[in-house]
Amino acid sequence: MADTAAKREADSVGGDELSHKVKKVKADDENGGGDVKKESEYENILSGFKTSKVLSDYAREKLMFIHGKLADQEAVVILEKTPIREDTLDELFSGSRLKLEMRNDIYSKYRLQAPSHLNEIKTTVVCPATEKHIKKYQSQESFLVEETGEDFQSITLPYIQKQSLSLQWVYNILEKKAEADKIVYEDPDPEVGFVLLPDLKWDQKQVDDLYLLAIAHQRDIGSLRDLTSEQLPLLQNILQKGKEAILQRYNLPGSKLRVYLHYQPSYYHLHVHFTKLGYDAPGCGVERAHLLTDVIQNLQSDPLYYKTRTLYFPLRADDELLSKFKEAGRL
Ligand code: M7G
Repeated sequence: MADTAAKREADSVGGDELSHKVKKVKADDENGGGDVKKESEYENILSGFKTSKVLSDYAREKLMFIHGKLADQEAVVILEKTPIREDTLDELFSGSRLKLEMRNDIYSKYRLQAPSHLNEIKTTVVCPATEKHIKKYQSQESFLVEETGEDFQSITLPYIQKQSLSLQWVYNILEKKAEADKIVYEDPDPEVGFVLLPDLKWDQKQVDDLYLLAIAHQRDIGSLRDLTSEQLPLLQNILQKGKEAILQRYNLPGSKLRVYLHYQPSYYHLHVHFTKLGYDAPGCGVERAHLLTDVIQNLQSDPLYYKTRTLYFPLRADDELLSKFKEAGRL
């Protein structure tokens, strides 16, 4: 479905881990950008949200990306209805209001009005949102780009050095200034260590859509292109200890996990995605996801594999990097 493809391209922040409350985690620029403010759990910071535009709307996924203003700041709000959980069925059937819409022979249709706590919308707020965030969530046609090692040096690298999204949220996690209570596992070693925690997209209500992120402590690895055989101990450590931690915490073996890196990522600090096999996570398609096991093997057989290989990835029509490839006659 074109819609679904567009959704993958728009990629996604899916939602935060709170479902019966809206919570915003915001870097405080005035305090050096590192500190994080939290408002009280039930405060409705969205009551004054003014919608400017629906950026994308995926009716089937019950997911909408909205651009607007929050207290005079640009903001993106992502609303996603949460899946029906098996463990809530008894309460859903016994505690809801049921309104008959039609009956015909053996068929009948109702509107079920569930108790409010079983009828939640996962809500993610990006505020202040940059122009880049707004573009990221706008549904767009995309194009597959072919990037040689030289293209990376001459086109992509100069672009990402001045254009990429802020990594403040990553540093907040590594420095325990945000989401410290969510950490599932940490190896504190500065060379091979990492923090494993739930991705923003996962509400942690069910393992069916498990999504965790392993963020390396090393700060000088931007993407797949920076990896050489030197980073093999780090990558092997993330793979092995990440899988062990997920088995221990969620009782999910490695054979049930899809462990991969994105190229291009949105955030140029080495991180690895751990999602449940069978869950169609945004960005897990072959044009963007590189299995960590393949990455390890490729570096074992050629230490400079990712410096020299041509890599393919999709770019959205309005992505400036796409214009750079066009200007260089590479598309
Ligand atoms: P990516 O491959 O750089 O790009 O992945 P993508 O966002 O286009 O997939 C970054 C991952 O970090 C995504 O899966 C995001 O959902 C996740 N993420 C982004 N932010 C801003 C946060 C955050 O503040 N906390 C957590 N836990 N995850 C985040």
